[in-house]
Formats: sequence, C-alpha cells, structure tokens
Amino acid sequence: MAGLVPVQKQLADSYGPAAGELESRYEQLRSAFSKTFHAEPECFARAPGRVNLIGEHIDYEGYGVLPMAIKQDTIVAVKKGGDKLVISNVDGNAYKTQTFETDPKQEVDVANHSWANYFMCAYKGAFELLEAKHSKVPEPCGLQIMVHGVVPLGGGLSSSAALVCSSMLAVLAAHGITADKSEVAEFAAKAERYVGVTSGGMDQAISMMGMLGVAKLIEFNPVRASDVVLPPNAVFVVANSLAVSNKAEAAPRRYNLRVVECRLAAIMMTLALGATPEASRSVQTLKDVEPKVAESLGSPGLDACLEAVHKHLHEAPYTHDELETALGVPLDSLYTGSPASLKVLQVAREGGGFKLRQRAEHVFEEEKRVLEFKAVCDGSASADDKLASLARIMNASHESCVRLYECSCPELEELTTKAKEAGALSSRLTGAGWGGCTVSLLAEGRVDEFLQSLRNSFYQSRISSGHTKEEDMPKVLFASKPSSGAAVLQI
Ligand code: NG1
Repeated sequence: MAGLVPVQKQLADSYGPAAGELESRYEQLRSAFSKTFHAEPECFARAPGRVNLIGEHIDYEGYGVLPMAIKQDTIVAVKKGGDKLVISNVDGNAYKTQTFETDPKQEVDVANHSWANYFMCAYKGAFELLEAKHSKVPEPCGLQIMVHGVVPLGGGLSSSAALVCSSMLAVLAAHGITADKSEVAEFAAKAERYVGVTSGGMDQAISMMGMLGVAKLIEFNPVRASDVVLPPNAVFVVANSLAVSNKAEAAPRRYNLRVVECRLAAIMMTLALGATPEASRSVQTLKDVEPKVAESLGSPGLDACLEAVHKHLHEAPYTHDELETALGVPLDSLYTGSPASLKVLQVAREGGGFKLRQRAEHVFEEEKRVLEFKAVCDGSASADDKLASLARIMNASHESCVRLYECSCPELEELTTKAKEAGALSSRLTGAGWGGCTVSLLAEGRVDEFLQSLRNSFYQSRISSGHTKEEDMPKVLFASKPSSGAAVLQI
C-alpha cells in the first residue's frame, strides 16, 4: 500500500513554491465550469504527466522502470449533478463536450477515438476499483466534469495517463471515496487499456506516486515505488520532436505489436527450455521466463536470460506458420480475450513477421540498465562520475530502442543527434517513441547554452515553417525536475 491519495487544501501542497503561477489556471477552470454548469465545482483532482529516465518498453513485461513526474498536469473539476456524465474541456474548440449514460458497464467506443474515451476508461476503472476493494459501491449518478490539461499530447509524456488518473480521482472524490494511491494506479492502468492499447502500468504509477524532488523506481505485481535521488548536478531536459505519435490509432502496427512480440518471445523461449507446448502457451511476459531460465541453465538473473535469448531465438523474423507449428495451435487462440492483440495478428499477416530475438534482447538489457541507473544514483561515486555513468546508460538505451526495438523515427534521430551536438551528455527517446519527446542529460550550468543552441539547430526552421510557434517553445523544450504526484484539491 502506498498510502491514501492526498486531499489538499492549498495549491502549494501540490506545486510547492510554483503555486502562485497556477492560481490563474485554477480560476480559468473554475470559471469555465460555472459558465457551463451554472454551479461551482465540488472539488478538483490533478494528475501529472511523466518523463521516463530509463526503462523503455519493459513495464508491460513486468520489469521495473525509472521515471519522474513532471510539473505539467491535467486538472479535473467535478460536481455531482444531472442524470448523465457531461465531459467538457476548457479548450472546447479542440475537445468537444461529450455526454454519456452513467452505467459503468458501458463499453468504450474504440471505433470512434475521442479524447473523452479516456474519461470513460477512468469512470469504468473507478467503479471496478470500488467493486473490488470497497464493501459498499455507490449508486452511479450524473456528473459534471470540466478538464484542463497541459501535458503535450502524443508526446510520450503520458498525457493519457494524466487524464485517466485525474478523472478517476475526480469520480472517486465526487462519491466521497479516498482510495490508496497504488490501487488507483493499478486500476487506472487496467482501465486505460479500454482504448485499445495494451499498455503497461508505468505512467499511471508515477502519476499517482510521483514526489517532489525524487525520481522513482516503479516495480510491478504489486505496483510499488521507491525513491531514487538523482545526482544534484544532473538536469534533465525534455524536447519534443514535434512528430506526433498517435499511439491508439497506430497500436496494431507499433505498440501492441511489440507487446505481442514480447509474449511470443517468452513463449518460444519457454518451449526451447524444455516446457511442453501447452505449458509454454500459458506464459505471459518475459519476466515469467526468468525462473525457467534459472532452473534450466542453473544460473539466475538477466545475463542468463540473455544467454538463453541468443541460444534459443533466431534473428530472422518468425512467421505465423512457424510459430503455429511449434505451438501446435493457431496464434489467435493465445489471445481470445484481447481484441487489440487479435487485431495485431491480423495486421501482422501482411507485415514482415515477428522479431522475437531483437525484442527480447532489448527487454532484458533495458532492465539491466534500469538496475544499473539506480545503483549509480544510490552509489558513492562523485557527482561528475555519476553523470558520466548515467549518460552512458541512457545513450545505450536509445541505441537499443533504435536498433532492437525499432521505436524511433527520423525526427527523434535528428533531435537526439542535435541535442548531443548542443552539449547534452546523453539524449534518448522517452515514452513509447515513434515520435514524441526526448530526454537529455545535462550538467548543471550548461542548460541555458544548450537550450539556445538546440533552439537554433532544431527548432528555428520549424518555427519558420509554421510547424510550431515561438510562444509554444516553453512547452516544447524545457528543463524538468521531479514533481509531485496526483492529489484531490479542496480549494
Ligand atoms: P507513453 O506513450 O509515453 O504514454 C507508453 C506506455 C507505457 C510504456 C511506454 C514505453 C501507455 C499509456 N503508456 O508510454 O506503459 O510502455 O510507452 O516505455 O500506453
């Protein structure tokens, strides 16, 4: 248990010394709410985005990751009222108001991808949490909701998790329920999958359990977070490649395909290690393979898993036929409960097969990097030596995302290269990739010069061509410190 979601009485409890800058935003949200619903909100709930420092594409394989919450967040104002769920946004031009019935069992309309679908995920998740963890489930009732989010969309900074977590807290708060942070993280992660992305639980966990001043090692099953104190001279700069990654829409060819490839790799490794096809088919994640490797090779740990990958998985992509022959069943039968994964299999038939060895190698190596990153932070080396080690680990992660996981894109490559030319010790894609943001490591004192240089080399031409605007630059390129996690605000 991570402790109850805090209920705060003043903005400073969430935002620290920066609270003053937030007052006008809360006022704007309050006034949009009263203009739309002719009443005052009962409370607010906020949840931040995050930047992942190390551990990419391994949360859904059960492995630990190391992100920090960022100051950009989504705030939801809520009040009980009416007999429908009315979901509005302060930016009503971009995000149209949507109305839903109050039945928590309704399906999320995946075919019509809309921003409000994330609210519906949260709404369903809130009731699932209540059913699982609370003796008395409240009667569903109408809710009036106004949202204001400033986490860049499709940027790999978890705008979706910020919306899902803040919405879930708002629904729970409206029903008078204060839940445990890790329970909300767990149910929010499950609920977000209703939009059709078979994602892991990192984003919701850090959004709920983030803390001012420290990054977190997030581990799963059960979800939990432990503090990671970053070297005092380390500054992390987030830069948006401006290539928007539409994760939900592209999922069958990208994100969800990787999740399927990892599971197939885990199954094929288990089979090669001597399990029957039937037993192999029940394996879900690469982490599940670790004890089987230990038993079979006589040595535990990630290096033994890598040895098994190299020994048992071939480099050429696996075909449907090859996998079905080895497993003795149609691949579809492995995914009967998951329409999103069935869609992957359907799309993959026309694609280039499944790259099992490359994906598994990335996952085990990346988890080694997570553990090493934490060990460096916890260790007693000088601050400069720590920076050098963290930079090496982060660069290796990016290299692996490019070469083995194939989740980069030309814009991210240009941006990481230019970031290093501009003085970053390391620069890597963060989040799912295929667009979105990079995170670069800088030594304190080098940041202003870096921001100016990257602005000239990467962004100036994009401002001139209208790709982004001068006034949006603070949202596109910024230094970030670990910020606090989600909260309910009664202000
Ligand atoms: P983004 O796309 O950055 O929100 C996604 C997943 C994470 C994790 C990372 C890759 C969602 C909600 N989040 O993050 O769980 O797998 O990719 O490390 O899909």
